[in-house]
Amino acid sequence: MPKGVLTISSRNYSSWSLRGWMICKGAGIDFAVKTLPAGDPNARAELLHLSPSFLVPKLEYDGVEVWDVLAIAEFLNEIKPKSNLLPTDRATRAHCRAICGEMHQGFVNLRSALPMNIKGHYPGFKVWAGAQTDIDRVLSIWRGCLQAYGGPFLFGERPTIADAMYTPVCSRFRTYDVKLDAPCAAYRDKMLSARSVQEWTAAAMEEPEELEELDVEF
Ligand SMILES: N[C@@H](CCC(=O)N[C@@H](CS)C(=O)NCC(=O)O)C(=O)O
Repeated sequence: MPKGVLTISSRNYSSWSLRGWMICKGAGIDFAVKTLPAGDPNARAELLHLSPSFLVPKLEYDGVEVWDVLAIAEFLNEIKPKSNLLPTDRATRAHCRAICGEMHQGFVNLRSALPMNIKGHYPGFKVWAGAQTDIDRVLSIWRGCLQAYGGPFLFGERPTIADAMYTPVCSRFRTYDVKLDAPCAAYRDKMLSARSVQEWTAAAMEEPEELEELDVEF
C-alpha cells in the first residue's frame, strides 16, 4: 500500500491539483491519488471532511496531513531534501520561494481570464489588458530565471517546485494560443513534455465530462 495519498479534483481544470501532483512526483514519494468528482455536492462534503481548507490538493503521508501547495512542497522538501524541490544555494532558494509566492498569491487576472483547461484550444483568443500585464510579468520571471540559471528549467538543470508552480501557466498558454518568444516557448514545451505532465494530460483527456460551469478559475 502506498505511503501517501494525494487528494485532487479534476485533472482538466484543477491547476492546484496539477501543482501538488508534480511536487509529489518531483519528491519521488510513493503515493496514490484520490480523485474527487468536480462539482459533486457529496464530493464537496467529503472534501470538507478531508481538508480543513475545503480545497485540494491535500496530501496524507506517513500519518501527516498537509494541504496548500506551498505547505506540501515545504513538507516534502523536509523529508526528501535531496530531491531538489528547492535549490541548494541559499540565494537561489530565496529567489525560487519568491517566484513561487508570486504565483501562489497573484496573477488573479491571468487565472480568471485564462482558466486551466487542458482539453480546450482557442486559437486567436483575445487577451484583455489586465491579463496581459500578468502574462508579461510571468514571461519576465521566466526570462530572468532562464538567463540567470541557464535553463532548461527555471533554476537550472533540475526541476524545482517553481516549475510545478508555473506548469499550469504553460498549459494555459497552449490552450489560449498565447504567443511567446523562443526561450519562453522552449520552456513551455519542455514542461508540457515532461513525463509527469504527459501522464497527467493523458488522464485529463480521459475525463468524461466537459463542465461548462468549470470554465472559470478553479
Ligand atoms: N492556495 C491553494 C489553492 C487551492 C485551490 O484553490 N484549490 C481549488 C481547486 S484548483 C479547490 O479546491 N477548490 C474547491 C472547490 O472548488 O470545491 C493551494 O495552494 O493549494
